[in-house]
Amino acid sequence: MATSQAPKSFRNFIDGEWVEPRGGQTIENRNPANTSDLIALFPASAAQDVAVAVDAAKAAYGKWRLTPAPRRAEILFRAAEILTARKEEYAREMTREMGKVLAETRGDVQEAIDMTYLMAGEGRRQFGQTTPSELPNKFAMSVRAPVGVAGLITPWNFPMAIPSWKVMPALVCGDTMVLKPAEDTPLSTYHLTQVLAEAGLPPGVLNVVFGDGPGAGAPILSHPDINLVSFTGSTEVGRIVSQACAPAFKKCHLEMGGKNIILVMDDANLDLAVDGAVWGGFGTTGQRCTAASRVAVHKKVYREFVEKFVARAKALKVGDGLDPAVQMGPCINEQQLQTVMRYAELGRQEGAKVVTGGHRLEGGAHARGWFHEPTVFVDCDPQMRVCQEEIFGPIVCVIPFESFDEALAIANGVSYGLSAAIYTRNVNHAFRAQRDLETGIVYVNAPTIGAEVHLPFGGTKNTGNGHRESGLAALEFYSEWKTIYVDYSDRLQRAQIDTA
Ligand code: UN1
Repeated sequence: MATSQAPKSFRNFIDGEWVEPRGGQTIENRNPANTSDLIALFPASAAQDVAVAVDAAKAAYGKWRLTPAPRRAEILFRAAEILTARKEEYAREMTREMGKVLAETRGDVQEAIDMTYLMAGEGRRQFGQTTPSELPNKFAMSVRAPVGVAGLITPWNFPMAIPSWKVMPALVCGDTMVLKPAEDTPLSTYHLTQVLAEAGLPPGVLNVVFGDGPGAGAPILSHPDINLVSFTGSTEVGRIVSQACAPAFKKCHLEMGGKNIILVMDDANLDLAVDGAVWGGFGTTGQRCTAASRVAVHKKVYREFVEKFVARAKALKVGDGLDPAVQMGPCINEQQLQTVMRYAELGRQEGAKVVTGGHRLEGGAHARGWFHEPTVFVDCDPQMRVCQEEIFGPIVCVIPFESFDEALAIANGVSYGLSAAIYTRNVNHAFRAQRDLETGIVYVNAPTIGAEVHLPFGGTKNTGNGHRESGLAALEFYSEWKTIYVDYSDRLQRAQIDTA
């Protein structure tokens, strides 16, 4: 795509129209693999833009709430069809704005397609309960009801998948919404919005305000007409979101950091474990909340594993994700690269051994992007900060262990609880691991990444606040239970009292 012409300028989507932000401020969307490639300008929205968007969502709610769920779902079905047709185009544009390799951005769009079809199906499956009443001539049931206006704040690492995790269940449940995508990857949200509009979504049901957290995110959290908030991002910001939601008791879903681990037992298929560790650690440049940033390996196979793993990490080709030979893209922006560089330095100071990587990549094909070498620290102590804190970059810490119990203690000895994996052929270890790993997601003989949309996604401890998204679990967040009793006895019957 040409880069020298005047940049395209995008607008917010409010009440079915593309509108300029009131303040006229913009944020640049640049290619992290080549920062001279200015993709477009997006609005830097502020409280006044959010207010108009919330008003539109509130006004649309009355009608959307009463639109039968199967009808709502048909719009989703059409959207999934359009997304499928445009998968390749959207994947390419996503690689350009986000940096991850094309195979992965195809996967990201596919995940949005999968979620959209899944929720399209849920339009006819919003099952409640019917149950006998404890009293005669009385009927009892529960139904799902929408919650109201949702505020959705999404990250840059899954620019279309994660917005779809929030938007699609909210839509099928009958909520209306204001979505604020990450300022680094607005184009993919623009595409998703465009698709939903083309599929026939009524004006005001989905409103999109582009901008950064303080400018456009914070006003969503504090707006009195926002009833529920779903946020994916760092634990640090999640705490702010949680506190902002608390005074008005907004329903609040938080999906935050991770410090995920792969355990490699001495009976593991070692080549498979190496494949998993490379994909789990360096896929998406380590920029997944599910990234395997720790690998703990049994001492009996430690040397062999490290040798194979390091050779693979060293051989990874880093560059522009649109180049088919490239296996790992850049960090999303300068700040993220700086964070990775700081942790690379910190690990050295803490006494972890760098066996490959450790530096920013500069010059040649890397001159204009935010590239960092795939980096492996070995012989790590699980208490080191590099083994405890989320890095969100291409750094993997390898930790030796001597027993299964020690491995479990290392796995659980962090403040996060998103995803964990074990490579073993021992069925007892596999089952004990699934029971005792304190994470929301456990993999056996597969890496820590790769969740599928029809199952719950989320974590424990500082990763989440008890909710799950994705799968049918998402319906729990985007709807509320309403319990209905119908007494057709024609007399007063008192529950718990008129029992005779
Ligand atoms: C994330 O890790 O930030 O499970 C989301 C996966 C993807 C989604 C990951 N389906 O790896």
